[in-house]
Amino acid sequence: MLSRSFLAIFALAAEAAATAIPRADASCTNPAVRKEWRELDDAEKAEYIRAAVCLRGLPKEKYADMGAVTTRMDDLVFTHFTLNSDIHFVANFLPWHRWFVQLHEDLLRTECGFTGTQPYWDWSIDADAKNTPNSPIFDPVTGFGGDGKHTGSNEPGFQRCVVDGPFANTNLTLAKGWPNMNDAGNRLHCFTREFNGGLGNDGNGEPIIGDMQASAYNSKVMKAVNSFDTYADMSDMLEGLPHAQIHSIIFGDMGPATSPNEPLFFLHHANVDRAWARWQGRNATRLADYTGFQNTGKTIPASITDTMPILELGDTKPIVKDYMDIQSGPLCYTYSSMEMPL
Ligand SMILES: [Cu+2]
Repeated sequence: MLSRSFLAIFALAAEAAATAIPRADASCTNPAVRKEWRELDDAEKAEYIRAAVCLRGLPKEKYADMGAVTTRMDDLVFTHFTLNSDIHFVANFLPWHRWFVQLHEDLLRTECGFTGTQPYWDWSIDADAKNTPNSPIFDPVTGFGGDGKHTGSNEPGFQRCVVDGPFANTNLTLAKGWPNMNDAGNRLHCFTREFNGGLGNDGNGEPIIGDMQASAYNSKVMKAVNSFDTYADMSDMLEGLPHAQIHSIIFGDMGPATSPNEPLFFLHHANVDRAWARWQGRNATRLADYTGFQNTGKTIPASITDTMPILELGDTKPIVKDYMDIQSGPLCYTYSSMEMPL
C-alpha cells in the first residue's frame, strides 16, 4: 500500500510537471507563423534571402582566436561544427537545433533588419512528386540557386561551385576538408552543392541524381516518424532517415558538420522542427517527453533539465525544458501546416 500511494503521489507530481510546461500561454497569444517556402510571396522570399545574405556578409563577433572564423555566419557554423558529436545522435538533437534555428532568426532580425518569419522547406512535397532536383527551393531567382557546376578550375575547393542564385560564387573559410570533410581548419572554398541520389557515379564520374532518394523523406516516411509513441524513437528516425538524407543528397557544403554554411540548413531544420512540433501537438505528456542519452555511447541518460552546449554563442546555456514547447518560454511560433499529409 505504501509503495502504491508513493507511486500515486509520484504520478501526480509528474502530471503537474507535465502540465506546467505548456504554461498559461498568456505571453504567447499571437505566435509567429513559419510558412513553407512555396507559401511565401515573391516579396517575402526576397526579404528572407536579403537578410540571409546580409548575415553572411557581417564580420564575426565570437571566436577571436580562430582565424578561420571570419563572418557572423561562421560564428554559427563553427559552433555547430565543433559541437558535432554533442548535438547529433543524442537526445538534445531536436531542442538544440530548435534553439539554433531561433537564434539564427533572431540574428536576421536584430543584425539585418529582417521583417519576416523563418520559413521551412517541406521536402516531403518534392519527394511525393519525385521531383526534388526541380524543387522551387532551388530556383535561381526566387530560391536559393541549384546544384554546383564544374568550373573548369583545378584549384582544390573551387572545382565545383554553386553558380546561380543569391549565394552563387561566395567563398567560405570553414571546413570543407580534403580529404576529410570534417577536418577543422581554414579551407577556403566556394559555396558548393553536389546533388546525388546515393547511387554512386555514372560512367563519366558524375553522381547519379535519380529521384534524390525521395523514399527517405516522402510523406510515408513522415507518417512513420509521427507514429512513434516515445520521443527517443521518434527522434531517432527523424534524425537518422529524412534529416540525414537531405544533408546527403544535396551534399557539398550541406554534407559535413559545417552544414550551416548551406543557407538551406535553416529551412531544412525548421522542417525537422515542424515534424517534432507536429508529433508533440498541444499534448502535455508529449511536450514533456524527453528521453534518450546525452552521449552517442548511450551511457548517460538525458534529462529535461539538461543544459545544452553553445560555446561562445551565448552567456548562459539554454536548458532543454525551455525548448520543448514552441509556444512557451523563449519561443512563440507555430507552423502554417501541422497536419499530416493524407
Ligand atoms: Cu546539426
